[in-house]
Amino acid sequence: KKIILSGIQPTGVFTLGNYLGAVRNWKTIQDEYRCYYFIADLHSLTIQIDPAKRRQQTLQAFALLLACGIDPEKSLIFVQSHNPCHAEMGWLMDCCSQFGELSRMTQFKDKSAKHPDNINAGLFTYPALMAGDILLYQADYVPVGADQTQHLEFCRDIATRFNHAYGEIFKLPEGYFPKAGARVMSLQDPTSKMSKSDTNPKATISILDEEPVILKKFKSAVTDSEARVCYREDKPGVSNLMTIYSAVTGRTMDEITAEFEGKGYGDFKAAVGQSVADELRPIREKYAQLMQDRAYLESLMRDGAERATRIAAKTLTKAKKRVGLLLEK
Ligand code: AQP
Repeated sequence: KKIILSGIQPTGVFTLGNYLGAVRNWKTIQDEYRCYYFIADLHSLTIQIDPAKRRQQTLQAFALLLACGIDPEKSLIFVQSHNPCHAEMGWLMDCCSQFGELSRMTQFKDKSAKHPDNINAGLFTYPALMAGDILLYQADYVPVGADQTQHLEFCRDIATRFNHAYGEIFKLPEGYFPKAGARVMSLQDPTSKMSKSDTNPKATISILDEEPVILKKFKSAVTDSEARVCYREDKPGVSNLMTIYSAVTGRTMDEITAEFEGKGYGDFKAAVGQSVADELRPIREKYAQLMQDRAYLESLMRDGAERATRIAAKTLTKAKKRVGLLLEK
């Protein structure tokens, strides 16, 4: 089986965007690929979060993956910092990344504009750590959103450079573009993406939101004054709701337009809200159940850490040898 690797940061409860754009798909590919999924807590250190909260959110993210249907019998799930190979490989990657190429990363530019008071070196070298994450496992594919394609290109560049300088070590990963992926936008500003760290709770649907909250948030979602349900560039709010509805129900844009022909946005928003509430209910219930059993979560984490470390250490040791680190005997 081909290897797929992906991670998610413990920066808050997953949003409907994380779910429809990434995690739901992670579940469906588990049989076809050998899947490695990790909670990217080292990456999350690039932004400030209260330490107790970071710990809590890491446990929560782990449980959320399980609640979303990632099956520990099929997939390897682990916390990034539980496998020390990531930090070590990250340093090797740092030392073969150039200042110029890292400076061109659009995500770095965006994130430093967003947090001008904390433009730390980790934020700058984030793509190098990410390259190490991928290369450690000799991943064939990495599911990437549009905002991550530049990072994947960078990873391939580094791998090529490394292989060239030190002999073939790393497999060059390719992007994996899911058949049913959706880019979900903020409900309050449909031109920017829905993000877990958004401070306006009305803008995002958390996958743990209760039904009345979900319905209310969709009711107050920004639309336009045309009162016609159709997918068009100049109607970002309505188009976003249609994207969500389509991703959840499997209906096409044309079918959705036909369904709401002659009806107002009120009916449309209620239907979208209801479909999302129905989709998320079982996840919320499973999550509540999992959080009751901390010992089970911790044992899965330990097992994941052990397996991930065993796999990654092989590549790391090889890379350390090749760059000329004197390995202890
Ligand atoms: N709005 C979105 N629509 C579709 N996919 C999305 N993803 C994130 N937002 C959307 C996908 O979710 C995966 C995990 O993301 P991440 O936690 O690594 O970081 P992110 O992309 O920065 O996600 P957030 O929610 O926006 O987090 P914060 O607020 O912390 O920055 C990725 O595969 C991503 O494409």
